[in-house]
Parts: sequence; C-alpha cells; structure tokens
Amino acid sequence: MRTQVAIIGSGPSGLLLGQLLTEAGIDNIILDRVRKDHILGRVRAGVLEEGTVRLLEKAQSATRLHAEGLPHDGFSLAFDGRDHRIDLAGLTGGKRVMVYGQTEVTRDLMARRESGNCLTIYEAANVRPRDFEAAPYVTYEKDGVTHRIDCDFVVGCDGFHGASRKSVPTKAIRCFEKIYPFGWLGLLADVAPVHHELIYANHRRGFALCSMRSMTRSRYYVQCSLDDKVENWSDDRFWEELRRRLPAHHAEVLLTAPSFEKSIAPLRSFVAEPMRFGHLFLVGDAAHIVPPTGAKGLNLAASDVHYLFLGLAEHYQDRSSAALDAYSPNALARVWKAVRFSWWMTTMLHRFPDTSDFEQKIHEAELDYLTHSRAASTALAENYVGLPF
Ligand code: FAS
Ligand code: PHB
Repeated sequence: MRTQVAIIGSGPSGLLLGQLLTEAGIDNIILDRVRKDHILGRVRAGVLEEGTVRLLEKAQSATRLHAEGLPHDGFSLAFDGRDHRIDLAGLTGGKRVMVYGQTEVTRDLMARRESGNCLTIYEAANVRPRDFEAAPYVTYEKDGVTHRIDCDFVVGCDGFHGASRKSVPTKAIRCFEKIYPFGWLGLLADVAPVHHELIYANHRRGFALCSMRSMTRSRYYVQCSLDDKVENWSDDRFWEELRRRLPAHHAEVLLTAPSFEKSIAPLRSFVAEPMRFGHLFLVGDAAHIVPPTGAKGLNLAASDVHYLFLGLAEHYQDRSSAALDAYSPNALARVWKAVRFSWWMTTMLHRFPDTSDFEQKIHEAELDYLTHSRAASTALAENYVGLPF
C-alpha cells in the first residue's frame, strides 16, 4: 500500500488532520489500534476555542457543532462562598468559547471521513513508523498479517501513550514533565447543569468544576487524591462533596441524577521537543499534555494540526518546505504558552497536599487580584479563549 501521509491515531488530532488533507486532495490513511466504538466511548474535553471551531468548519465537520454547541461568553471563579464572573467576550473584544464535547467532535469527523470513503484502519496492532529520517513507511499487524504502508510523511497523532514519540531515539528528543499530586474525578449525568456557564471553584476541601455537554447533560469534576479509586465514590458521596465545594447559592439548586460515567484522570504537564524528526511529525497529546484546568488539551491538538496542515499543503501545492520546517518551532511557541497558562490555572485553583499557610495566602491574594483587576482578568480571558494561531 502507498499513501502521501500516514497518520497514526484516530483521535481528534488524526481525524482533523486527515479531513483537512482530504479536502486539499492530499491522500492519507489513518491507523488506530482500537475499534471505532472504543474511541467514541471516551469522555474527555468539553470546551472549544474559536480557532478550533474555524478548523472544524474548514474540515466540513461543524454543522452539528453549530446546531447543538453552546456558545459561552464567560465563566465564573468561585471562592470564599462567592462567585466572580470572568466576562470573556467583554474582556477580549467579543471572543467566546463553544461548549461541545470532544466525543461529538470525534463523531462528526469520523462521519465526514466515512462519507468521503477515506481509509481508516482500526484494530491495527503494533503500528510502527519506520525509516522516517530517509524513506518513511509504517508497519502494522492485522488478522495475523504484517502490513506495510509506504508514504512521504508519518504523523504521530497517537496520544501520550502512543508509539510515535517512543520510536524517536532518546538522544534526539528532550522531554519536560511535571506530575501534579492529585487527580480529577469526573462524572456525567443526564440532569440540567447547576449554572448556565462553567464554574471553577477553589475550596479548602479542593477544586471543583461545574461544566456541561448540553442543557440537559452535566459534566462535573472534583479534585481527588492520586491514590483515590472510582469505586470509593458513590454518586451520593460525589454530589455531597460537590455541594460542599460550591458557594451556597449554587449548592442549594444543584440537581442530581444517577451518573452514567465516572472516572479519575491524573494531571500532568508534559512537552516533547522538537515535534519533528525528518519525515515524522508529532501532533497533539503525542507531543504534549496539559492539566485540563485551562481547557487547552484538545485545542492545542487543533493548533498543531493547523500548523502542520499549512506545511503539508505548501509542500504538495507549492513544492516548498518553509512551513514544514517552521512546524515544530511555531507549534511549540504556542504549546508552551498554553502549558504555562494551564499550570497557572491549576496551581491557583487546586489545594496541594503540602501547601504552606504562606502559599495559601498567596493563592487567595491571586484570586482577589484577578477578580478586581481588569488587566489581570483580561490576561486570564485572552488565554482562556485561546491565543492566536
Ligand atoms: P488522543 O489520545 O485523543 O487520540 C490518540 C489516538 O491514538 C487514540 O484513538 C488511540 O487509540 C490511538 N493510539 C494510541 N496508541 C496507538 C498505537 N500505538 N497505534 C495506533 N493507534 C494508537 N482536554 C481538554 O481540553 N479538556 C478536558 O477536560 C480533557 N479531559 C481529559 C481527560 C482524560 C482522561 C484524558 C486522557 C485527556 C483529557 N483531555 C482534556 C485532553 C484530551 O482531550 C486530549 O487533548 C485530546 O484527546 C488530544 O487528542 P489526540 O492528540 O488526538 O490524542
Ligand atoms: C469539560 O467540560 O469536560 C471541561 C471543561 C473545562 C475544563 C475542563 C473540562 O477546563
């Protein structure tokens, strides 16, 4: 088999890149190690930046997003029993975010890809990028047979635990990492959200986040310890803990319903440099991870795709390599700013096990300054809606 671009991973990165390439007439094949329904069973991000929405429009995959997504002009920070609205639109000249689940983004991209009869190979085992410094190809196993796909480029969209980054010689890559001493316990329930906008709560018992997937489906998170287990959390215990971390006027009106998804996600910051190795490119979680506090993970994957698509389109259409050569530095410049923002939001809003009294007072002063200074809240807002590509 031969293709122009072999994409490893059928998550949002791989699917979005595959769709943009297809729309530009550039042949591509996507390989994933699991089944399609496994990918659609994952519950992940919920907030899209405008840049991500524009890319989904360019990929002809935004019809349902505009019909069902919820445009949000602001969110609230809750602490000391009160909440403070961050007016995203007012502080950024009208920019907003779109609340629309990553699962639905993935579903829309898959549907678009299937309507164009583009090849996605699911349940491809032991996928490996090969000879990517010279004459790239990918091998994989399926139904007991080893297959080979020759290509011009390999794109690793296979997430943090994928094979692409691990196929790079250790001397050629530098990784930066910070592990946070807590996780997020997330819950999905078919019940109206407690508020029409998101609430990020800082409480001495820990962080909580009130989000949603629609006005009839809520997505909630509470900070939990790293050794906590989902089986330790009945729905009743979760709802009680969430109420305790919210200001009373929200806790009193919180509606509950049986959860149909509950999971714990660890939090880390991670960046691999560079993001290009000859004919191999790393995109999205394969190259970087951020704590979900700033709602950046999925959106960073989208901006990587933006930069890489520009490079691949220029290579095939204009026979120029300038934008491909600029991919890694351009993507990393935006990645590191989002990594900083996500670290800052996480540090400000969570309770760390070893927080000293002094550090706690600093966090409280930061929240007080943030909610009383237009300059400080503008800086928060412009990062939250997404810095320009
Ligand atoms: P993905 O991990 O989504 O996709 C990678 C794909 O590659 C998968 O389909 C996998 O099956 C496949 N793959 C892996 N190894 C392979 C191999 N060896 N061979 C072939 N295929 C392979 N972001 C937010 O913005 N907000 C959130 O609230 C949020 N919550 C999250 C919760 C969890 C539990 C996790 C893990 C992430 C969360 N994220 C969140 C971040 C998440 O949304 C990612 O940023 C997003 O999925 C990135 O998309 P991809 O880069 O496509 O990687
Ligand atoms: C979500 O809805 O899952 C979500 C929203 C905002 C975040 C993180 C997660 O910062």
